[in-house]
Amino acid sequence: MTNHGMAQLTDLQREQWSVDGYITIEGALSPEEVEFFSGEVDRIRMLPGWEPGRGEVPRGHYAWVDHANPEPESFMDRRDLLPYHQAFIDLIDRPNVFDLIVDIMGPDLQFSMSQAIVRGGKDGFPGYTHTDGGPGQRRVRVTETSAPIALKVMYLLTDVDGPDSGNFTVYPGSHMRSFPIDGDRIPHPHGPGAVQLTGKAGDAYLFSHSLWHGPAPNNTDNGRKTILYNYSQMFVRWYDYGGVPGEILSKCTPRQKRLLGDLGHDFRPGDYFYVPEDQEAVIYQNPEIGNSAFFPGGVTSSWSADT
Ligand SMILES: O=C(O)CCC(=O)C(=O)O
Ligand SMILES: [Fe+2]
Repeated sequence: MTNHGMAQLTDLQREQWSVDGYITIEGALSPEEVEFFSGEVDRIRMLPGWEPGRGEVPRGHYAWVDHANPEPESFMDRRDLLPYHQAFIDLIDRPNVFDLIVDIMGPDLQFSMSQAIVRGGKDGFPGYTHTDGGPGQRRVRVTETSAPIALKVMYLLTDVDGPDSGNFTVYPGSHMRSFPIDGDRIPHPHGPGAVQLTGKAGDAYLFSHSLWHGPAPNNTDNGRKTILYNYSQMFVRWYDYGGVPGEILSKCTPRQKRLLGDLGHDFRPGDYFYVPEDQEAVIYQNPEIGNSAFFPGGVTSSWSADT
């Protein structure tokens, strides 16, 4: 696929993506950005927002809380960061990472969730391993040449130097294997094949929804801070919204609006599965570009949708 001027994976990154199911982007955020976002995570901790519902809602669901644990090094898992600062909106399509996401996903993608996670120091949490997107997505894997249903980027805001430091832990290559969900065979951060990644604040990991992954325990004194952004094919539901988040749109560029699901017209059947004619022009930010994947041979009134 032509990339219309956006950056693409190197050959090595492409091989790592297809073979391992993830890649590392060193220095994705500058030291100044790390400091800024780290401060934002501390600030947001004290503000109302969505955190994992403890007991009130089923596993994987979030509940509205007044604030998270006030201790800055302790656990926090905040969803929907966009309302907290313009910088979170602008991070959606930051070119050095977003270009690679488009290269992997193709142009018919959307932004689907944002999250700030702190893995608390010495809090006794053993870590866990999973695939992303709940039980339905867990049943869907990809081949080496397939675009993923969804992928996530994790930005490290603290250094992760040694093992059991809240490391992002992966099973390389597992994105193409089914996830064992029974008893002793459930993967965990110390299982055979698990790799506890280390990295520096500012590094980012891009990983497929079907990669077996999750946090290792954090036996250090400090919290491990991260920001995570999820992108999916446009035909998948958003994770953070029931519909297009209208209150954010006025702060967005045309590309960010499109990534948030604003197609520029009221909903009509076919939307999201068949993308607007300017989809590639908007994503590649080049008005000259037509949509190569749209209607081969042009739009005709006799053309009927392939539903
Ligand atoms: O905190 C971690 O290391 C993993 C988080 C995670 O799995 C996710 O956000 O999908
Ligand atoms: Fe995950």
